[in-house]
Amino acid sequence: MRIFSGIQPTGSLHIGNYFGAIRQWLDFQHNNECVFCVVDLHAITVPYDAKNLPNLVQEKAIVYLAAGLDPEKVIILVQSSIREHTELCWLLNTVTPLGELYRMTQYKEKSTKHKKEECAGLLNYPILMAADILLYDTEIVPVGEDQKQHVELARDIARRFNSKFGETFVLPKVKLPKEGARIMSLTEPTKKMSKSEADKKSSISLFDSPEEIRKKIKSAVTDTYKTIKYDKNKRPGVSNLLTIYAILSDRSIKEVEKEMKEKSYKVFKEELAELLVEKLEPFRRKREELLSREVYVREILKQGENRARIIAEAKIAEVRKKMGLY
Ligand code: AQP
Repeated sequence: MRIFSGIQPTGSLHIGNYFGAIRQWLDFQHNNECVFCVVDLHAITVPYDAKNLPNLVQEKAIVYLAAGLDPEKVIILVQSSIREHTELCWLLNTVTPLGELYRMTQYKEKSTKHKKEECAGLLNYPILMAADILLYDTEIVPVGEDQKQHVELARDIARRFNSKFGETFVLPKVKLPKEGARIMSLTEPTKKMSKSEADKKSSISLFDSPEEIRKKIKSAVTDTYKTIKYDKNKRPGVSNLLTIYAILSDRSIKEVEKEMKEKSYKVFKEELAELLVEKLEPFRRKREELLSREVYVREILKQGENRARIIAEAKIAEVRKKMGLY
């Protein structure tokens, strides 16, 4: 199957991005044709630092490799290096109803957050995402829960295009992980963990030091109950921590809940922090190693670009023809 997914170079990747997206990618890479993208064109739809963007892009590629993606098996590329993404985005603009864009949850949240600087690109973001997916005849899109709505829109756009211009696009399906599709903020557990959140205590970055991890988990918001129990609605903070613990220890939430039942919050948090320190250690190590291999990382991105271009050029030629472009 053809698999496509991407991450924006907007900040430091956190465990939510890892559990929601990257962990799924690792499973898919063995028996499928995978395209994993650093989606820089999406990152420029909100205020950003142009000088630092290349560094953030390079850093995301390093995370992909540090997490275990094998560049021999998968295509790793930077979105803006393939112009067909933007061309297809424009073409799909013409078959996307405006009303669909206004009802997207992420648009509503981000346009409120960036009210003063809101640009048309923020509204059109899901069309670019549809272009990313449809350009590669993607069948499966492994993402976290927040992106489900966008993948469903991409499917609708493909369906609409096919019925108007003839069978052209594969209809993509969303794939969410069983656990960890929505990891919550440590400081406001009713909100999702987000890499552009100003309060750094709200998330655990994949490259946080052991000290940072311990401090953040210690200050994570829980509740005033005496026992540790999973209840997503009434007790979002502790439920989030139990979810993180369960994923990292490869056990069910029920099992972890049972084990922690008699323990205090203090002890539970200490054990969780140590588990995070242990499990994230390979990321830190691999990252250090890759930071000194800039040329190697660049080569991988170039290689990915060359492989992706073959697919993208053929697809865009087909789309142009179907749409009657001269
Ligand atoms: N909290 C989360 N839990 C599970 N999965 C998550 N993802 C994001 N946050 C969580 C998944 O990570 C992938 C990459 O996300 P993105 O870069 O496209 O941006 P996003 O979805 O908007 O994520 P962030 O971290 O909140 O970034 P900013 O702050 O820049 O907007 C996606 O598969 C996403 O579902």
